[in-house]
Amino acid sequence: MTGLYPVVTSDVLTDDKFALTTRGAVAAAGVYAPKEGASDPRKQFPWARGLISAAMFLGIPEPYQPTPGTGRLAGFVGSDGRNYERFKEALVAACEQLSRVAEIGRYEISIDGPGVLDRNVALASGLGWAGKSTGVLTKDHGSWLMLGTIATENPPHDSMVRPAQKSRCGGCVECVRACPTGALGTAYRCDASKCLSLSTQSPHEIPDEVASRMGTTIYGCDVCQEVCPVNLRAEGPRVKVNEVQLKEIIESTDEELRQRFPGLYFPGKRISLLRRNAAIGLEN
Ligand code: B12
Ligand code: SF4
Ligand code: SF4
Repeated sequence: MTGLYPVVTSDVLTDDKFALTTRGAVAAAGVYAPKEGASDPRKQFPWARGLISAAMFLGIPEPYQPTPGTGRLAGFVGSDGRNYERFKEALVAACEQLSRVAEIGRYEISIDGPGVLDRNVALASGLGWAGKSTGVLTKDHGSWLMLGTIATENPPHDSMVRPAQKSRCGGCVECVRACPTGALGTAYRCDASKCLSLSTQSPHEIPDEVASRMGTTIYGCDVCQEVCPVNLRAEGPRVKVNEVQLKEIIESTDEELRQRFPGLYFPGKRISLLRRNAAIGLEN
């Protein structure tokens, strides 16, 4: 974990129309979307006065060199699909420790949850800054971070609250240029309806012009992160790319895929969508 960054609940962005647009696009694709009020954590946690942003460094994926017949899953999945579980375990342990040394009162952990936008909490807490990729970046680890939020009954002590960081993207537009679908604008916004990460998770048919841009990545998309100079300079352990034999995926049963990638999210647990994506990867 990269540390715990407390923030007062009311300091988190609350009037966020773009988050609603994003929610609409994600829901329209049939994918798990945050709740309508997710921009305002006070709606989800009316009893909370404090929030703590936490991040788990996922490691820096080794450079990917695709070979014929192979594909990959995006880095955040982890080689065994257990990254979310690992982070949850670390946060449970951190909360137990914290409640012994600080009077945080009642608390609740949310990772990728429907009621709070983890990036907004991370940005308000000063953990990192917003990139034009819309990722939350830190100087040391770039955006190779999984974010989580802990709601606490008591507000943090003033001395623990850090100011939000200014974006350090400057004139860089690498991610905007590299995005295969033009989903990123220069205004730190991602048009979720165009994002390949959403297409790979969606149960709806993937149009040919979108499929042709997926390359051989069969779950998620890491392009905007891979080209980012902050990520290229990041330090820390390297992790193996989640490489797969596409034919092997296509020939696997649902049960085999579930065992191989436990915790991999698809709406309605439709792991068969991974076979669909692998067929697209083979075509590309
Ligand atoms: C829905 C969702 C998606 C959707 C839509 C993403 C989008 N950008 O619109 C889809 C399926 C496309 C997606 C894709 C990905 N996602 Co996603 N996703 C989520 C989820 C569930 C909700 C995000 C959301 O709706 N945000 C609303 C939008 C509008 O917020 P935003 O883009 O961050 O922009 C706002 C802020 O930046 C804010 N802001 C800007 N500057 C500042 C400054 C301050 C001080 C403050 C307070 C706020 C602020 O204003 C912006 C406008 O509203 C979160 C988990 C969660 N519960 O929060 C994960 C999450 C954002 N995803 C994550 C990841 C890793 C990804 C992928 C990289 C996965 C992959 N490899 O395929 C891609 C990246 C795509 C991209 N460029 O964003 C991580 C982000 C980690 C990080 N370091 O930033 C999260 C936090 C999951 C997690 N728990 O770690 N995702
Ligand atoms: S994840 Fe891929 S498709 Fe989505 S914004 Fe980043 S580069 Fe574009
Ligand atoms: S690629 Fe450049 S513009 Fe995009 S997030 Fe990284 S530093 Fe910012």
